[in-house]
Amino acid sequence: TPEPFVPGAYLLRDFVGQQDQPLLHDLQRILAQAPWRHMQTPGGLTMSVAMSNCGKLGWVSDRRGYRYASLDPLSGLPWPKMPPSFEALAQSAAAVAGCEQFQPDACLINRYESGTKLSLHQDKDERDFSQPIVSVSLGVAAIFLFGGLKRSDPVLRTELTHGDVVVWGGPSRLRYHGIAPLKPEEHPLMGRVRINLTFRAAG
Ligand code: MD3
Ligand code: FE
Repeated sequence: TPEPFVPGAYLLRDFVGQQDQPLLHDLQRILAQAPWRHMQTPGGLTMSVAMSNCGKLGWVSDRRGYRYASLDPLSGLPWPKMPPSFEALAQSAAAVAGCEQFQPDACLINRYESGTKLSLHQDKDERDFSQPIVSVSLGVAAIFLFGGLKRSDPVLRTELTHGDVVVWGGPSRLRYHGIAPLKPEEHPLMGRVRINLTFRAAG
């Protein structure tokens, strides 16, 4: 097991390796069934991050709040199945971080374009915070912001680049985190976008 970069969080640089193209191929099939959409916040604002989901559960936000739902509100159909390539990547990363039993039932897919940001927040909509979250970064590099357990705690910055995987468990699971506005850069495989997959045991 590598050293955590903050307690409970393991940054696996380029853990995706040569799996990036097969992953993106499976992602295209998901997006054909459950296309990108900009969800509404409970306060009525439109999120600048475009989102989709795969797996038994998908994270949704609307005027009624944040929650996990088994149906895509756009189509009324179940979310696309989680591809075996996605599940295997998430489970092997979790195992490296010492979580051998990780069984994700939700994968939230986020798309950032130049200027898109994600404000500091905690992930608290899952049932069991003892389960880690595994995140996979693809495309344009982003500045990841991570704070502490209180919004007012100091915020550290690190860059997440194409292929990086982070396992967030233990005391890091409830840290505040976010993404600084994406720089207008080009990635050879992905163009001017960043895509992030977060695997969760939500239900
Ligand atoms: C630390 N996504 O989907 S990934 C999110 O890059 C989210 O799209 C960001 O925050 C993104 O909720 C950050 C890294 C990440 C994901 C989940 C975490 C860090 C986390 C949950 C707890 C602590
Ligand atoms: Fe988050």
